[in-house]
Amino acid sequence: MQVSLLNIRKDFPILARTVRDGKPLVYLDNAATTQKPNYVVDAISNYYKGYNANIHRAVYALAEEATEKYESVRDRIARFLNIQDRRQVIFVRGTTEGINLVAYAWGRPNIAKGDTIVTTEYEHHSNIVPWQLLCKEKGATLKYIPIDDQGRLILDKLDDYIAEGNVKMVTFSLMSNVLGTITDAPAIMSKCKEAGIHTLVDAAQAVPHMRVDVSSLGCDFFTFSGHKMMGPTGVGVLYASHNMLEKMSPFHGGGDMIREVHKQESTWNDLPYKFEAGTPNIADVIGLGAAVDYLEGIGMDNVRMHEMELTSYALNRMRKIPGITIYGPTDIKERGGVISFNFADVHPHDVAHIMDEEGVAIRSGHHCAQVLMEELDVAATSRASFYIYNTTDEIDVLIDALQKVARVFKLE
Ligand code: 7TS
Repeated sequence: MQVSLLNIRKDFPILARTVRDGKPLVYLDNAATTQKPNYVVDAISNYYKGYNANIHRAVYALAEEATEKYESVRDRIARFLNIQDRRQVIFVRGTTEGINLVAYAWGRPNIAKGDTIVTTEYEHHSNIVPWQLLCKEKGATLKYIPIDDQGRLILDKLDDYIAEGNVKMVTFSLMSNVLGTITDAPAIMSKCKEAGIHTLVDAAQAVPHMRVDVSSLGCDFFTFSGHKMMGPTGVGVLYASHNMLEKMSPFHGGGDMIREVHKQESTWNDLPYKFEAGTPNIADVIGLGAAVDYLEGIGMDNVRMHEMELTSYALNRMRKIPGITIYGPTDIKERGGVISFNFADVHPHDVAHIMDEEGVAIRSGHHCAQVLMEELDVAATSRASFYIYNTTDEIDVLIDALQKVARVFKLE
């Protein structure tokens, strides 16, 4: 399919609605979740209306059709991300489940007392807490790659951790959901490869916004969520290298993941089914496949270019607003379409309320990144985050609303 950027907003009926006494909605909370085009919503409803059946189990026509559609999404994801083998694509509920699966099924047998796991100071809680649980259970240590004053990782510290020894896993987000920083993944990967350390990439904020090539990244694990890339909630993907998948025990036990079950023993199904226990989220996997088609119809380089333009435009205008502090890298090439900011002494929730009065939906709070908030020495930030359907006109509405904040709180 070919998607025209000129008409793209027509594909998202929600973008035409108004809020708060007739204000046009300006949706700038895309890092939390994105809106869904008709194409995705229709794919989900067509499944329920036209060929709803459980998959992998029955021989009748509907079941065959549903299975074929579900499995074709695995192929499309593999092609989209340059994954060599469709069996390496495992459907999960989202990034959070992907990371928990690894911390459990790989972590429990492979991490021991005295081992170290390295993460970063700008991780989402979902890439911290599962590792804390694992480290507590095993007597291992969790260390953090720190950030510099522009919110970029200080990778020399990773060298120090590696030199200290016993690092078994390095896990990092490809793009920070708060600072927008794009991680220098090749640099981390080459350090880890050289030292024989396993790697997990949290790509929740990357896959929706830029071209990603999993094969050339060369990581052991890679995970992302459907709902941040115009797909439905409740579905995501975990990629794992063959080496890892063969060695890992199952995460959940139940139907579909077994080959044979006896009173005391069971054997496991082939990959990827060994990690997909129970009836999966069939409708939403099909919806995710439609989201991939839609994004490919736009072209990931076009998505990235559009967001860079919007972000530069927004940053240039925001920097002129009195009393504002903007976080993250100053170089546009080092950041994605996420801008976190604070006004001196004004609580981010008050900022978000004033935005909301103008129809502008932004997020305020700790963004599930309290470790980062501690490093920035703030309790919370406000955050605007963009996607392919946002426009410079909408950024102008955001700027007007931010100027209103400066006026209301007398920051001029
Ligand atoms: N990792 C990153 C980098 C994220 O931004 C998020 C969600 C997750 C993991 C978890 O994804 P989930 O789909 O499993 O929940 N980030 C956000 C956010 O920034 N605001 O709301 C959710």
